[in-house]
Amino acid sequence: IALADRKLALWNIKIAYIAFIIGTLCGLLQVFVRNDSLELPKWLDYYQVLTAHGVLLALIFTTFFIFAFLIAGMSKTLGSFGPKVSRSAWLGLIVMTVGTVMATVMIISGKASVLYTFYAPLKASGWFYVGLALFIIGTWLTSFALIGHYVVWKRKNKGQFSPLFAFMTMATLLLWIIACLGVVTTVVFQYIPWSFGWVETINVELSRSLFWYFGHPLVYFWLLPAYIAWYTVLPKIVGTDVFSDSLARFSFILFILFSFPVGFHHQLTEPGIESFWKFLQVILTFMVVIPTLMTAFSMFATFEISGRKKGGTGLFGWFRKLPWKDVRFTSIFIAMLFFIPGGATGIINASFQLNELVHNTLWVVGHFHITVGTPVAMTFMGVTFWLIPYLTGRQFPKHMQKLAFIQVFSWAIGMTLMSTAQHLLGLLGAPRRTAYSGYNGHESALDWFQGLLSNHVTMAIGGTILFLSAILMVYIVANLLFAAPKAKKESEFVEFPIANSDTSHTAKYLENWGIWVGVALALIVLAYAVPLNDMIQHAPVGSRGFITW
Ligand code: HAS
Repeated sequence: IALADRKLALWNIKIAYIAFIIGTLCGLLQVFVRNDSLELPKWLDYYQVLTAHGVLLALIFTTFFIFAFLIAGMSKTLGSFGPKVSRSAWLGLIVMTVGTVMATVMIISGKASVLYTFYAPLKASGWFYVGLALFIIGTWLTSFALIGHYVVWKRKNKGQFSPLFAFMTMATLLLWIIACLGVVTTVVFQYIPWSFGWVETINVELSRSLFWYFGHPLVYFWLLPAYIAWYTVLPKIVGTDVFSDSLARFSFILFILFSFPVGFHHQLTEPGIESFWKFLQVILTFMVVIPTLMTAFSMFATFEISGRKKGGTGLFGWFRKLPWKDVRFTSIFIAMLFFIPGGATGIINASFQLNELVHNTLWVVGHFHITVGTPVAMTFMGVTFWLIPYLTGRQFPKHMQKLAFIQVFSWAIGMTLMSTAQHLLGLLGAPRRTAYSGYNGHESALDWFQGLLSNHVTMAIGGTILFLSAILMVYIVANLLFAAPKAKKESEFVEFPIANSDTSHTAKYLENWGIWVGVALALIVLAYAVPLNDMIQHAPVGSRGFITW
């Protein structure tokens, strides 16, 4: 791809990994505070560290990395960016960075300890919300740049299907833009006026509902780029084609339809929403599981076809033929394995009754560490190993590949220990988001969490291994960015692996965005119009909120 596009993607990756290392350090501090072996200095509050951890990893690392990957892939599959697209994407990067710096400064100065979910009644400095608003404007600039690039390609290639990577990028960006409407509405019309003191109170339930209208599709905004790698990159690495082009496209469309009308499954314990609407959204949540099951089916099929092509026989002979020594494959395969318990715990969370047991406990923290923290993060790591050398024109040296294996396995071990402990502690009643371990009349929670895996110490050991793995990851990233030898011979260049996808049986309507966005909007209106209207009509007096500094 063109040098200018490479630079753009590389800058996104660099910022992503700066956020990654600071964010993981904050995670390390937290597990030690929770196991009572670390007391933070007076100027550093537990919630400050927790907010930095969540914002930097879940919002900043993911978004910058996603854009790096999408920018590189769109340039690779549709051709180099024109000047307009390039300008808008650079501007997007700058505005996102300014927003990130503003929000981070507010968090570090202790004026925004409102956690990464930042909803009312917790109140941050108005500048934190301005930073967030800028961040989102930046993402829109980059998104519209990429959508523009797609539209130009479609005009030049009338009647043709866009390459699968570009199609999936469009679906991801549409999902992001529609999701942001909720958070932009609440930040601009509720949080900013309230936090700057222009209005005295805020309608808490409305603000939380608008947040979660955004908050759930947000998790699919993290997941879909990982799926792009699973569908388009992985088949090439294992030496075969995309299993089914139409299945792949259809699964992304289902995400556009069902990612939005489900936000209430985060608010099942909240008053102010009638049970009927909660129940409806629970049902729709089970619909959004379907495209993931389709993805799992498609991945198994891809692996089996590839293994059999390489001579694997019998029921499972193909399994041994998979390229286990290729870290680009192994990292993503382990990522997928984690999504089996990750998805199962998601289904438990979404079940109306079971949610009563797990809501607001450490269980939920366990759940998101084996969804965004492993399937998504480890897929991004697997992509990093080839994307950076591809963009820099450097090699991926053998000794770095060995280190990458150590990094991948240590991440998996650390996450297994930490998240298992989190799930079990949660079931035993350990609350999430607490600066202290004493709870329910007990001096210290450590008194009653004595099991080997239901222990804050296990969680801390897992967290420590994860931090060491994160340092190793950043070392590999720095090496691939600045130190690895430049590729000179053909065989030394690292490729951007993209598999063939046969569109001969793909239905044309799958690429008719008008239909799908229309159906998605109809579902949103169905699930949200009445309950949001109720919240506005029957708004309580409103909360003045809790200032967090
Ligand atoms: Fe979730 C809370 C429900 C998926 C992230 N979730 C969260 C939070 C985050 C998060 C960050 O209904 C916390 C928010 C906060 O701070 O309060 N989640 C679900 C459901 C799914 C789900 C139903 N979540 C995700 C993904 C995330 C993510 C993906 C990040 C990327 N989640 C909830 C609910 C809550 C929640 C409630 C609120 C809880 C509360 O009370 O607060 C589904 O999308 C899951 C579907 C997935 C599957 C798994 C299928 C298996 C696959 C394996 C493929 C493997 C292969 C290889 C092919 C059904 C795909 C295998 C090879 C072999 C050899 C075996």
